[in-house]
Amino acid sequence: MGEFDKTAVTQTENVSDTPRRRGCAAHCAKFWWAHLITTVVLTAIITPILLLVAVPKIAQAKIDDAELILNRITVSNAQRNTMTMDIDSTIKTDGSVHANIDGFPGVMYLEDHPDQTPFARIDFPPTTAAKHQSVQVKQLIEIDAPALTIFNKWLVANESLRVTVLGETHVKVKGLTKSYPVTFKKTITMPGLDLLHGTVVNQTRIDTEKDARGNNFWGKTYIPNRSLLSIELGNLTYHNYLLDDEIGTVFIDNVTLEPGMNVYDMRATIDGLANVLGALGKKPYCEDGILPLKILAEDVVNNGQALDYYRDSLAAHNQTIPIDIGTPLHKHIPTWSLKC
Ligand SMILES: *[C@@H]1O[C@H](CO)[C@@H](O)[C@H](O)[C@H]1NC(C)=O
Ligand SMILES: *[C@@H]1O[C@H](CO)[C@@H](O)[C@H](O)[C@H]1NC(C)=O
Ligand SMILES: *[C@@H]1O[C@H](CO)[C@@H](O)[C@H](O)[C@H]1NC(C)=O
Ligand SMILES: *[C@@H]1O[C@H](CO)[C@@H](O)[C@H](O)[C@H]1NC(C)=O
Ligand SMILES: *[C@@H]1O[C@H](CO)[C@@H](O)[C@H](O)[C@H]1NC(C)=O
Ligand SMILES: CC(=O)N[C@H]1CO[C@H](CO)[C@@H](O)[C@@H]1O
Repeated sequence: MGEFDKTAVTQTENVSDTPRRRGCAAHCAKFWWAHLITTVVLTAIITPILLLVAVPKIAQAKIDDAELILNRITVSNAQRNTMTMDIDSTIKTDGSVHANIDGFPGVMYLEDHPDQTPFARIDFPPTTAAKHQSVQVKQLIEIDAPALTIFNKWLVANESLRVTVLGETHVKVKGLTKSYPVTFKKTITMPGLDLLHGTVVNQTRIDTEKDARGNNFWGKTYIPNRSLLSIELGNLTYHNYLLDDEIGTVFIDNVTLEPGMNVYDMRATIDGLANVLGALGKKPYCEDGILPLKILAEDVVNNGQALDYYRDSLAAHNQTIPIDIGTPLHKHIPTWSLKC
């Protein structure tokens, strides 16, 4: 009884399973071709979806995760309509995907300007997705003067500015035959010139007689460049103001602003010597002989061409430079000295 019961119980326990397994075996054996077709069809559908959706998504994600670092931008040979732009950059990725990225035409624009009009169009070279990749671009670019002027104004005035590089390209992942379209879009925060804060003029010399070029004031100017740009400006001419009165013109020749401290000879034609002497007789200037001279760009000329896109950006703000005038004046006219 006991044994019989055990078998019965076992059989009962298996009741729910056995017929289904048997049924499947029968069904699968009978309809194996249907399952094969389903599998093949699913694979045929899923694989392209994987390649069409997943791979481009991964490729785009990898492009989005990559970091673009601008090491240096050198602008030279500036003409009215063209300039040479030399970009030294690094692209950093995690190096996990082996892929080739096609070269592409890209634009650069100010991220925070409402228009976002490109100020430069650059052909970026083909790259790989290697971990550390140096990307050098040197090319002659056509100038869009209004957009370049706005960029220059921001570059001159702002402590920092955000520049976006945007382009459409293709990525070919190693092992796959097809290339996939991706968008290359990177926004970089770069230091601006911050109104050339910290410019110093010293080693000054004054003459009451003008020389052959009409100059009667000379000095050395130290111009800090906080940005990553090296810009060939050319010959600079500035209006020179003392306490709201225009007193003369300042000239600085052959200027190329490099990152770091820039030292140039400067010369000036001061017509308002009476204003200078007058100010030096008043407090607080009579105490140390230092006058707050203001300059505002009048012209930027490079190899005979007036470059208004530089002039306008340097003419957007006055720059005040405290200059010791008392010392060189006393040197030139020993009978004159500071008196309060
Ligand atoms: C940069 O400077 C420009 C012009 O001086 C100003 O209008 C703009 O708001 C500044 N932008 C930023 C992001 O500082
Ligand atoms: C002139 O100013 C620069 C910048 O501040 C400084 O490095 C240099 O020593 C000064 N020269 C003289 C003679 O004072
Ligand atoms: C620069 O300063 C002069 C003299 O104070 C003034 O007349 C002129 O309007 C100022 N220019 C700008 C752009 O601020
Ligand atoms: C500027 O460059 C020209 C041409 O190369 C040269 O003749 C001139 O002496 C330079 N001026 C200064 C101040 O360096
Ligand atoms: C600046 O002016 C000097 C003399 O006028 C000239 O020899 C020189 O070529 C000019 N420099 C540039 C960069 O145009
Ligand atoms: C990138 C670079 O060299 N920046 C320099 C610009 O000029 C200032 C002032 O001389 C330096 O402090 C920065 O290091």
